[in-house]
Amino acid sequence: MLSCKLEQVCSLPHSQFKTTPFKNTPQTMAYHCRASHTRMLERLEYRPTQYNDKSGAGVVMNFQSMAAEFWQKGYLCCDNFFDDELMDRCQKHILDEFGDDPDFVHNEEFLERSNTDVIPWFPQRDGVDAFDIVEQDSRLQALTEAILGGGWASLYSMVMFSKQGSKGQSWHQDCPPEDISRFNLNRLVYSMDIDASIGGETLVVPGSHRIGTISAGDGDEVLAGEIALSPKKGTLIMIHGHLWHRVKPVHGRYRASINYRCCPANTPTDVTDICVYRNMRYQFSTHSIVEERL
Ligand SMILES: O=C(O)CCC(=O)C(=O)O
Ligand SMILES: [Fe+2]
Repeated sequence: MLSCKLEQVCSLPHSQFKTTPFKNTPQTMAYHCRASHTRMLERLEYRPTQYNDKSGAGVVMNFQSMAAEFWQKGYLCCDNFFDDELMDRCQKHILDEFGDDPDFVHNEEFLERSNTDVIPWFPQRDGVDAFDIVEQDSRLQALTEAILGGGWASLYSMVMFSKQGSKGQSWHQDCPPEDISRFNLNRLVYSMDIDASIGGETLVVPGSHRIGTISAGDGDEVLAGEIALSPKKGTLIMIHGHLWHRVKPVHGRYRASINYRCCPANTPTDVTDICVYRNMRYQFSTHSIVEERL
């Protein structure tokens, strides 16, 4: 009898499984748990990929164990994933785009209620190809596939820029967690170092992608189990859309991250239309609060 490979990381019952050959890659099989919690890919044969980090030391990436770590914690942090030269190009484009004093594009009610002090830019819509190169990285694709299984789809790439004094982002879930099979995956790429000296660290509550809706309360409260991630230039962070996460206030001149959002097969493209905050649910397409939580 088959057993769920995810038993240690999935809190849901796992009594029925089906195995299906994974499209286009006959060596792999996808295991689906009854609750289709994860659509996880268990690679029966996987090939480690060798790449050089900044120090020149070879680092072997085991996509299978990275995916398992992701599913256990709801996030994954990989330093030195992208090289400095590419990151410097991206950073230059970002600074050229935003200059020193960019304007906010969100409406005022959203800014006030969500405490989301970031300015988005969609570089691929402007044809800036440095940002395509990151997305087309074969290792990033293989890791994404190990996490989401076949048929996953890119949503869009978005640069998020915060200037000095920004409050960062309140605790949130990128999409409603009620349907556990319906979620986005954030693939965040950092083209600059982010640490306590400039602020803007990314806070996460490990494992919270399996808990459900974030509790109601203050957007910047200290939550039990929270940890701070301090990505460096070239770091890749993957975040499950149901994970409780926030961004701390920015004291340095600016903070930027590049987000390549994607989702599993058969997920509606508007999966991130409603974001869950501790004080409300906000719908971006209608610019409206769809639920007050406080
Ligand atoms: O910029 C970050 O580190 C996190 C951004 C975030 O929460 C998001 O894009 O949904
Ligand atoms: Fe988020």
